[in-house]
Amino acid sequence: MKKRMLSVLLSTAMVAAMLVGCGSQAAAPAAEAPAAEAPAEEEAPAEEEAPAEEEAPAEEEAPAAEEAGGLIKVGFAQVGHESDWRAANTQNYQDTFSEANGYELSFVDCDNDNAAQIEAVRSFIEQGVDYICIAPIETAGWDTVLQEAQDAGIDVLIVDRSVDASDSLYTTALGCDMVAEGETAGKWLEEYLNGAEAKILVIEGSVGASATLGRSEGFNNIAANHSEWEILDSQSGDFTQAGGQEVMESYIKSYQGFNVVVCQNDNEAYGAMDAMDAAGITYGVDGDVTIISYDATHDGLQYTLDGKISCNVECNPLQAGFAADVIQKLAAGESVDKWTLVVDEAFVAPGIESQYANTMSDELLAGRAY
Ligand code: GZL
Ligand code: ZN
Repeated sequence: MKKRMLSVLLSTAMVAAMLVGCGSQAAAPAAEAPAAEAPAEEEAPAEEEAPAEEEAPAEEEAPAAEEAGGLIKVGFAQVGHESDWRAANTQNYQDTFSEANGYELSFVDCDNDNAAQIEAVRSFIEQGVDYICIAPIETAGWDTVLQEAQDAGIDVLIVDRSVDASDSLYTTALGCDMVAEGETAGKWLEEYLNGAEAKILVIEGSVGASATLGRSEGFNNIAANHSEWEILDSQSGDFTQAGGQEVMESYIKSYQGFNVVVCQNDNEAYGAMDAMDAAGITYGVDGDVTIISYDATHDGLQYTLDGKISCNVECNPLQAGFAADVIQKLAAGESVDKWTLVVDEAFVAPGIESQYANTMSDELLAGRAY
């Protein structure tokens, strides 16, 4: 029985999380999610109209959009261009925050450089953009510049990954639940192994990224229940194919008898497969090594359909529509949820039945939006 894995609904006392679907069928609407106009019926009822004397003074009346010739100015400090997932995420933001949709997008590819990302946010503050989106390379180091943005009266959206900062320092956050993704990978493995021993090698994502920290935490939460599992090593492949290949080559030199390789994104998995091919190590549903991957990008799901990757845990990159929805609500003076959860699902190779994942098929692959 296949069940869409629902990550834990995170909500604070003040606001409930807005649960949004991002499965293969839902992926397309996410990409098409229109920059929502506040529908008429949502206008505040008459009695809540601000009394005349409270109207904003004249100089504040011109909404941000008119200053930029009717466009809403958005600054986006993107992680970099390290993976296929990131490329899909970037394209989705550029398609969504287009001039035709009413935006002027200032986009900075921060090339996995923390200092450059902080500077990009400072440049957005100096430009006086209306909104700042940050996909933080690392969770640490954000308090100061977030305070600067808040002092400048600019709403900040933390997107995709998370920051180690008080949520009072930013307006809202959105993305996947990385700990839940790690736990899904672990729960699928325990279901698949059914008590058999496992010698596991992990190729982690970028050091300090919430995607890395969360997936490792989640997987380790499950591994802790299995004395018959041994995690031999866990090193960063930096979410790249070259990194995945390099780490796998060193693992092959150092370890014998491993039978599970967990790659924290698809590009690392491609590199790991290259390294195992070169060493004559077989992998996949008919091989000696079981590969688990994350991202469920199109090529990653092709390898899953081909039985090379046994389990692929999705994190949907088509998130810009949710960011645009939030910005439209803010621009309309509405309150927004503090956190928007992008729900994940998982996929397994044909021939594998799982309570945690959908079994791949040609039709399922054809229906993917990225
Ligand atoms: C996950 C995202 C990660 C992807 C990688 O939300 O932050 O970064 O898993 C990407 O492919 O590099
Ligand atoms: Zn066990």
